Amino acid sequence: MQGNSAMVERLSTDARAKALQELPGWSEVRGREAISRTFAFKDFNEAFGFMSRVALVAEKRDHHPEWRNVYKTVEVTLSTHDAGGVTSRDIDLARAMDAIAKPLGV
Ligand code: H2B
Repeated sequence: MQGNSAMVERLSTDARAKALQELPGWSEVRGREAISRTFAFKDFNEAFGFMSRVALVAEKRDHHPEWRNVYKTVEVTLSTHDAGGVTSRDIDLARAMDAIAKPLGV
């Protein structure tokens, strides 16, 4: 665990499930305390535009996604490494990603 002044606590299984109910498209990663969503955009330009915008948010918050881009899809996994699980920081970043994707029709 790393020293982080903004340390937040891991969500319980129940709290995680509850938070996911308000995040359509996001689901639990099997075998790991993390959540994921695959975004499918119109083309590479929109996928990479999305990633660029999210990157700025992530850097500003000092909270970064694990992700993989293949052409127009972006597979995202969120977990708070410092806490060893999912925290409110992941839930907040998931919401921010959804808000950035939405005007792109996703
Ligand atoms: N991102 C994520 N997803 N989890 C973390 O625990 C984390 C991070 N920690 N970004 C931050 C950076 C930490 O390493 C720095 C030192 O604040």
